[in-house]
Amino acid sequence: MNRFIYLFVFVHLLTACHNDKPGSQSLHGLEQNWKLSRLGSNEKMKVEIPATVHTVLYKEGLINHPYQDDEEQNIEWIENEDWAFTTWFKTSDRWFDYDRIELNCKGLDTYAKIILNDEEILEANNMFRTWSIDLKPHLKSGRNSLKIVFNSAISEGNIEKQKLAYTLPTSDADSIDQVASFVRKAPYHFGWDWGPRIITAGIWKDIEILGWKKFKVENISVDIKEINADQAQLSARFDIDAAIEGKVYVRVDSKEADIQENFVAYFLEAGSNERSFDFSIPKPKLWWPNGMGDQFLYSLNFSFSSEPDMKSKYTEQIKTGLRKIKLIQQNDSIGKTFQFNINNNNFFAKGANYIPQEVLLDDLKDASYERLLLDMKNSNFNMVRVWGGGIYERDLFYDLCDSLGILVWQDFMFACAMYPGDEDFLDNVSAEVKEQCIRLQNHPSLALWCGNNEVDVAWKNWGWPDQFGYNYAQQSKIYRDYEVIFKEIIPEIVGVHDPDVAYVHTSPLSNWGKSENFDHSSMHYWGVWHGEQPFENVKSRIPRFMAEYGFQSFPSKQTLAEYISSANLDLSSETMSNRQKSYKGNGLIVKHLEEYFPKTTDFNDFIYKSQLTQAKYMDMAINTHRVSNKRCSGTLFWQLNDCWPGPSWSTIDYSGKWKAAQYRVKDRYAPVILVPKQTRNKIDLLVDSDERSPRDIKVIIKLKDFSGTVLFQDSVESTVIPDQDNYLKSLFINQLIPAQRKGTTYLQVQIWSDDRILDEELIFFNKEKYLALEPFEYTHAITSGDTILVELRSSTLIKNAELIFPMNGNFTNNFMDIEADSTYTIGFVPKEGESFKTELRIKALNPN
Ligand code: BMA
Repeated sequence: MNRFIYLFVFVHLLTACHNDKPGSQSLHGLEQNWKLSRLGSNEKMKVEIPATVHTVLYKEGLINHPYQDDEEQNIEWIENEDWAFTTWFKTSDRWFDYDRIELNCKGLDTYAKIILNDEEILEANNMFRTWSIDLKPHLKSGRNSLKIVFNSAISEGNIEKQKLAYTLPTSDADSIDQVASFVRKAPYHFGWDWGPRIITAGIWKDIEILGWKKFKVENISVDIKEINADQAQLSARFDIDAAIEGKVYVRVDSKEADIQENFVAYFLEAGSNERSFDFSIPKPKLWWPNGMGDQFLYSLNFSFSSEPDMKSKYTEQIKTGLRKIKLIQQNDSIGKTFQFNINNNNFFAKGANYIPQEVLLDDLKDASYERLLLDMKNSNFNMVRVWGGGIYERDLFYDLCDSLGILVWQDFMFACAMYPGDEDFLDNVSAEVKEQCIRLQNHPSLALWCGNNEVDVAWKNWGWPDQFGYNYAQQSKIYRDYEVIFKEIIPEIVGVHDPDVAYVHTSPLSNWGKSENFDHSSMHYWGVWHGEQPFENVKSRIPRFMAEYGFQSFPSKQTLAEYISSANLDLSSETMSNRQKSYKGNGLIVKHLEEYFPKTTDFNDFIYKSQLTQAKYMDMAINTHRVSNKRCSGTLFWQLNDCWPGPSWSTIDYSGKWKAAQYRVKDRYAPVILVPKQTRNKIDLLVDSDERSPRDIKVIIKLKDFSGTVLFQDSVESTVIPDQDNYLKSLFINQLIPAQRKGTTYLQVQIWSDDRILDEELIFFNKEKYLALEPFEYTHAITSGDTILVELRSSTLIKNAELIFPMNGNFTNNFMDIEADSTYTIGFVPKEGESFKTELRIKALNPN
C-alpha cells in the first residue's frame, strides 16, 4: 500500500513540476471529430485532417479520383462552392492555468473564417502563412465547437480583382475568372503547362491548440557572422512573448561543440520582446554540399527559464550547419557572372527545378520526399530550385536537403503574372515572406532567395502591355508595383531575417531572345521547346548560369495506367490530348523524336522514344554546360518531378519512376565525365571534372562493331584539372572507318583512374535511326537479396535497352546501350510496398 502512496506522490510532483514549466506546449492535437460539409447542405462527411475538399470527396466516393481520365473537367464545380470543416473538443481545468491558449493553424487553403462557439474569431487569406489566435477569452469550459469555413478562392479572388481599374496578366489566363494573381495560394493550383487546374480548399497542414506559461519563444534564428579555422562567430535571435515583465535566462548547448559565451539574462517587458546574443563555436566543422565534403550538422539546444538555476526550462533545438554561401555577380570580360561560392570555393551547380509533388497536398507522404531527395543525391545533384509557382516546402524537405547536401535556391511563390500593389496585398505578402524567411534561414542548404519566376522577363518580353492595351500610367503603375514587392519589400525582409544568403529579384535575370543576353547572369533557355529551335542550338546558347531548359516526354505506361483507363491509353485519345497542357502539344515531341529515332509504331513505342528524345537533349545540354567552364557556372534543368501523371518536362514521373533522362542526368552529373564534341567528321574528346583536386587519368579508346569485335584501339594519359576545359584528343571519323560502316560501328571510350572506370561513353557516328541494329537475344539471371540484381549478357549491341519489371521501382542504370559479350550487373530498388515479381522484359531500338 505504501508503494502506491509513494507512487501517487511522485506522479503528483512530476505533474506539478510539469505544470509549472515555462514556454509553450501542445494542449490538444485537434485530430478528431472533424466533419466536412458543403455550405448550404446538411450532408456531413467524416474527415481526417490535414484534409482538403477534393481528397475528402474522393474518399467518400462522391467523385472519381481527380487524376482519373477526364475527371479534372467534371469536378470544376468544387472551386465555386464554400465548404465548412467542423469539430469539437473539450477543455480540461488545467488548461486555464496557462497564461495563454492559442489556436495554431499551420496551413489554411485559403480564404478561411474560424468560428469558435458560433463566434468568428479569425479570418485568414493566405495559404502560405501560419494563422494563430488567442483562444482563451473565447473558450468555454467543457465542450467547445470549432468551425472553419473556406470561401471559394474564385469568388474571393473576383472581389479583389474588381478593386483594380485594369486587368492584370495572370497565370490562369485560360480561365474565365483570371484571379490567380490576387489569391495567395499555390499558383499551379490554377493550372500550369504540366499540371491540371484543381483549386483545392481546406486544412492542408496541422492545426493544434497550444498553451504557454510565463513566456512563449518563437523564431529562433542563428546568423553566421564569421567563420575561420579557430572559431565560428554566431548570433542567435528570437522573439519572446512574455505574460508579465520579469527576467529570462537563456543558455545554448550542443553535444557537438563546446560553445563559448553560452549564457545570457534579459529583462523582458510584458508583451513581445526581440532579443539576440552572440556566441561562438571553437574549431568549427564546416557544412559542404554533396560531392564537396561532409554535411556536418550541429544541434543547438536553446533553453529559456525564468530562474537563474534553469531547473524549470523550455528548450528548443535548432539543427544547423556552418557554411558561408555567396552568389558572385560581377562584371567580367564576357559580361556578368552568376557564380555560387561556398566556404570560399567557387563551384559548378548541378541540379534541377522542383515543383510540388502533388496537387492534392494533403495526400502527399513523407516517403515521397525521402525517395525524391535521395534520388537527387544519388544523381550527383548539389542544388535544387524550389520554383515560384508552387509552395514553400514542408520542413522535411529542407531537413533532407541539409542532411544530403542539396543546396536550395528558393523562389518566393510568384510566377508568370503581374501582381496588385494595394496595402492589404502588400501586408499579406510581407507577413508571408517574413514567416518563410525565418522558418528556413537556419538551414545550411539554403543558398539563394529569389523573388519570383519569370515575372520580370514576362513583363518585358511577352507582349503584355500591348495585349492588355495599357496606357502609359497603367504600365508605370503595374511595373512600379513589381518594384515595390520584388525590389523593395522582399529584399528588405530578407536582409533583416536572413542576411547570410543572397537575394535576386527574379529568375531569369537575362532573357533568351537575344544572343548577347547569354553573356549575363541567369538564363532560362526556351529556344528549344517554346522557340521550336533544333536541339543542337543548345550547344551554342551558353549562358553564365542555366536556371531552366528542358524538353517534354511521356511518363511510363505503368504510371499512366494507374489513373487512365486502358481504352484511353492512346496518344490520339481525347483523354491523352487533355493531359497535354502545353500549347505546343505532342506534335513538337514527334518532330524532334523523328529527327533522331525511327518513327514510332504504337503508344508504348512513342512513350519509350519520347523519353529517349528528352534524354538526348539533356545529354547535349549538360555536356555543353559542363565543358564551358570559363562561361557557365551551373545547370538546373526544367523539371525534376511531376504533380500528377501526365506528359511534362519531368525526368522523374509522378509515381517516382525515373524516365530515361534521369539516368542520363545522373551519368552526366558525375564528378568526372568524358564529353565528346562531335561534328560531321570530327570528334573532340574532352574531360570535365568538378572534383576539388587534379587527377591522373588514362583514357582507352576502342573502335568496335555491333558484335563486339575491336577494330582499333588507342589510349591517352592526362591530368585532369577541375573546372577547366581539359581537351584530350581529336578523332576524324573518315580516318577511322569507311563511310559505309558508320551505321555498324561505334567508339567505346573509358576514363580510368586508380584502377577503376570513372566514365564510359559509347559514341556513335550516325543518328539512331540510321544505325543498322540487329535483332537481339539476351541471357539474364536475377538474384534477390537486400537489393535485386539483374545480370545481363547479349551477343549483339542492344541500343537503349529499357529494362522493365512488372512493378514500380528504379534501376541503378537503365535505357543504356548493352555491348555484345559483356556482362552487366544492374541493381533494382522496388518502390516501398511493391512486391517483387521476376519477369524481366527489355525494350530497345533494335528490331524484334
Ligand atoms: C518555365 C517554367 C514554367 C513552365 C516551363 C515550361 O519557364 O518557369 O513556367 O512550366 O517554363 O513551359
